[in-house]
Amino acid sequence: MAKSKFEYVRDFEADDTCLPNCWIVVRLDGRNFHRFSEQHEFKKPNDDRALHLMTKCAQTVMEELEDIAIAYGQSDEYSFVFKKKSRWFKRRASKFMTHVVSQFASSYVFYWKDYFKDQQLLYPPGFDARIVLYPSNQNLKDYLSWRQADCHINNLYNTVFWMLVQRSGLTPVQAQDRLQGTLAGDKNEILFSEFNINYNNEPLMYRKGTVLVWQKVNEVMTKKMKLPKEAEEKEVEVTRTRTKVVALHCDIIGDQFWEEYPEILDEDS
Ligand code: DGT
Ligand code: MG
Ligand code: MG
Ligand code: MG
Ligand code: MG
Repeated sequence: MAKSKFEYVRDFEADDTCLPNCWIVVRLDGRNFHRFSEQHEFKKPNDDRALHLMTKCAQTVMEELEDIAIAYGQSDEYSFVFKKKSRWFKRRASKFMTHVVSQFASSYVFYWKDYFKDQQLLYPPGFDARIVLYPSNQNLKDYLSWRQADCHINNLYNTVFWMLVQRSGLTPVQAQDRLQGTLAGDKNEILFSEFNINYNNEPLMYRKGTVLVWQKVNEVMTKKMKLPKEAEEKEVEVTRTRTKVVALHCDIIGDQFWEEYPEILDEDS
């Protein structure tokens, strides 16, 4: 069919193909969740409902979209890592970024009521997203380590901060002053000596964030089948191997995780 005289406008579209052989990372982050968490009465410093909802949305993204090898989330953010060799949408950056963030945002609204049973969603939340390419496995591991270290630093700070406010009755400004210039060891010490809390016993999800990986799982189900030599259908147990997204709350900075899940970094997977 002949092209219309308007076709030329297509040439104005920028080429945003991601460089080959690089890990493609999309990180999204809740827009103004400082306000959003206040208005929806999130528990401080960690709200299990909010964290589990974030993870449900990330799971949906991994299952609905192609080629995501691993995801990592904490607070109001999630990072999704697409395989080096992905050819999805010809590696167009805008496709990766917009599909991730829109699928995540619609899931957040769709699944809200499953997690916040007594709390109505008061207004539509938004998320920003960015895309970053990492050429080496070490760069990718360092990226994920950076996000997990950020989770640790913020969570340690927030845990002490809210103890000082909620238990010791300090104002937020007083708590902030008290923590000014303290090191991790000092914060651990305040938690232990003043609140009898061993930070290492705080829930792993708060301290380490959430890692989503693909895992093979065996599913046993019963099926009605007609067996040879038998007249009637019978209930038979069958085992299927399925690959499912599973959530872990483990360290990803050290080598152990990467040794346990070598397929994540595998060139050919
Ligand atoms: P942004 O991202 O620049 O639009 O602004 P914010 O306000 O989203 O800032 P950000 O992303 O640096 O910080 C995340 C905010 O979300 C922070 O104010 C704490 C809040 N938040 C995230 N998870 C929880 C939670 O589980 N409980 C509570 N109370 N707040 C949370
Ligand atoms: Mg921000
Ligand atoms: Mg945010
Ligand atoms: Mg954030
Ligand atoms: Mg279309």
